[in-house]
Amino acid sequence: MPPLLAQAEIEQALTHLPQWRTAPHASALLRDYTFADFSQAFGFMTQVALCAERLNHHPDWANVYNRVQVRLSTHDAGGLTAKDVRLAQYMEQVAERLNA
Ligand code: H2B
Repeated sequence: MPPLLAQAEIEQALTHLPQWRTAPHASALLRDYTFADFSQAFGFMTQVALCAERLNHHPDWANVYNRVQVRLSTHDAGGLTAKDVRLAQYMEQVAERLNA
């Protein structure tokens, strides 16, 4: 299991993820995505799900029509690790392709 990130490492990661924020006590990375419609939102989730399986690292998320609320943390470590940053970066790439 990767180590928990230090506060300075979290802040550094967020400089490359400007649309993300941290939950209280930096326990998770949060972002809400809005897509054009349900198909786009579900397509995003499908692409991310395949990556999550490859990484064996899975998002906590919720979908309502065209919106996807994401919460990333490493459950086994009890906080944020490099795995969460990696998955957030991947989500940004997918969302950018979908113009979210
Ligand atoms: N996803 C996330 N977000 N955090 C974890 O700690 C985690 C996971 N652990 N996916 C994995 C699966 C673990 O439960 C399995 C047994 O490897």
